[in-house]
Amino acid sequence: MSHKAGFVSIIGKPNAGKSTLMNSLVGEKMSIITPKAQTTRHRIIGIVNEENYQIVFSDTPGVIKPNYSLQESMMNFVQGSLIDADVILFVTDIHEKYDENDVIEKLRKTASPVAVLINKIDKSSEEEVMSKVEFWKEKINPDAVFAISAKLEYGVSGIMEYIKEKLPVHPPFYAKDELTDRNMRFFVSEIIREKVFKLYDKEIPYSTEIIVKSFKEEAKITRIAAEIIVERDSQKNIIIGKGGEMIKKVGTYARQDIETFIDGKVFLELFVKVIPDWRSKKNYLKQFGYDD
Ligand code: GDP
Ligand code: K
Ligand code: MG
Repeated sequence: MSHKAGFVSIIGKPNAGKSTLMNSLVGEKMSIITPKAQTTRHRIIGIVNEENYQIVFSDTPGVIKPNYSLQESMMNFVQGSLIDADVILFVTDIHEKYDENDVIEKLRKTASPVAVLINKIDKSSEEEVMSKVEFWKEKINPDAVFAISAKLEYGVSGIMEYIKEKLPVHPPFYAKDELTDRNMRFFVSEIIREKVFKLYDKEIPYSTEIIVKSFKEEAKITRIAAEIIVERDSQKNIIIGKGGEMIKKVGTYARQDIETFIDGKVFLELFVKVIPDWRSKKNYLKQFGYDD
């Protein structure tokens, strides 16, 4: 039997549920999920391997109008993922406001099949679902429309069937035992970043970057040291909290998740470092991996 393989891009507005969907399609927690917009900064791939097919999913940052360099770089990931996709999954929250943007325009014109996934239908009526299906058919004339709940995994297997049908016949692009192109350090930094997003408010999460400085696997324990980068001294104080209480929480929650992820004991050390305005400086963005 012939082997199928291809690339599937998951795109949509912030908080539409892209990362939740990606994780349920891939069946692993690859992409961090939080209620805050712009949690996902990089393009993250997750690979599903079966005997006769390989699906390479990429989760992308939400579509926004860039107003600082980091956001500009995030949008380049989105554009890139539209170009090389065999299938595009456009995720939309059933209750989100519609606005015309470049991505909608590209979805109309692209040669790749586009499936509109109307998400979060667990929070809406049947009439709403029906009218949104019609709305999206009219707006972008997609190849298919699905009404789903990524969180409850409702409708997800139907999407898998659809993708398998659309995949071109092709040998695998990655080794068949690979799950992602990201290394352990990347997942560790993402887990720490997820805790920062959950524990702090306002601009703090958006001003933060995590750098894993060392990752040493010993016989009985993995020793990890990471830096939390912020833009100002005042933010450093907030990250640390009174008597170090807040950063201790970040460390404890992150360590627990990392232990589950790597299935072993972890010693995690966190440091806070101020790099003024790192988000607007090209050299730091490059160093932090936002240049591809
Ligand atoms: P992304 O920004 O598009 O990647 O969205 P996330 O996957 O991070 O999800 C944003 C928020 O929406 C999180 O709080 C999710 O738990 C929530 N969410 C995602 N899918 C669903 C769904 O099907 N139903 C409901 N009620 N909430 C969802
Ligand atoms: K989010
Ligand atoms: Mg996301």
